[in-house]
Amino acid sequence: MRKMRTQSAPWRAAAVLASVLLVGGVAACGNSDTGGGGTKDDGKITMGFSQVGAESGWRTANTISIKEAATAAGIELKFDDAQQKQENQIKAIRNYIQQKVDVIAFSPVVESGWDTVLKEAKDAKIPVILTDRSVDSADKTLYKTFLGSDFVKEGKLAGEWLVEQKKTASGPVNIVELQGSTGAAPANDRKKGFAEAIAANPNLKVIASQTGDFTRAGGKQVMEQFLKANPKIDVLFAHNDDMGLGALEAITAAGKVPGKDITIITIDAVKDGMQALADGKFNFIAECSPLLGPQLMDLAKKVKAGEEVPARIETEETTFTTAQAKEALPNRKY
Ligand code: GYE
Repeated sequence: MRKMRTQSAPWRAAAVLASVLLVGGVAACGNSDTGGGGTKDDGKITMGFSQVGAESGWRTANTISIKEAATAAGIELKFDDAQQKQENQIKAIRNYIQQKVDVIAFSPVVESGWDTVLKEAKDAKIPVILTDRSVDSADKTLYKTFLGSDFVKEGKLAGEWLVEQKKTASGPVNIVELQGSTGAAPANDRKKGFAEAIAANPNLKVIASQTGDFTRAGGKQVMEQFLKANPKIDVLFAHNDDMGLGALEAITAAGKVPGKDITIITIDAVKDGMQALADGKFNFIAECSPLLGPQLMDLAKKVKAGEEVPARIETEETTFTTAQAKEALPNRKY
């Protein structure tokens, strides 16, 4: 289930203005551009998609969702895996501009540094849809919409659960944090939301926080360092399941029992994470849905047709305890 947020007044005004200009342009010059600004007019939509990489179970599920949805919608998909590098994404976007695709969609690996290439797409009249992660560009006309989760909220939900669990703690509760990729929106925002929530109890302290790059290997390696440097770790907050899963190995190797000696909270709720939660190795997961494909294809059709779309479309999500994971697991698709 998704919820739509209505767009802000300035955006609506800009969209109306843009369509007026577009219609005017077509009438005046006999230009054959379609409403979405695409440069071909063969009725078929071509989407250029730049994916972050293949760093996690979430990402794999997201890629499958996008590919399947494109096929189902009859959209021709050009797909590029940027291997977690911004320079590769910029290169892919420039290629898509050159190939005159109808729509460009991408999940920006980091938040900053997109203005130049987004401006190039805008100048080429190719609409851009941000999916999963957003950018920090001040100029909101550089993209049509952003479809994805509220990462601050996910961090908050994780922190609020911990505050409730530890409300009777009389002494310090030592937390270590495995951050997502440096500079990525979900890493910045989940950290922020979690910190805001745990501020409610001064006993809750993040004693170490480092990036594990959203991967299992990263989670394992950084958790090993955390365990070596800190004799008393009560809680692990990992920005995704994969880092939490990697950390399990480090915790077990250190002779501790995950889920008991160390409370583990993660984000995503992919199958392996949900299994760890059902087994009592994780204690709580805030969900982040990767199944963005169908909505993305709908949006592509709308922007290509020159229809107005909301500036922000937020994914609706839930949270899971061990009991809830046991119940949900048999029907979990990813
Ligand atoms: O949580 C993580 C992935 O951007 C929401 O990226 C996504 C995050 C997801 O690598 O597992």
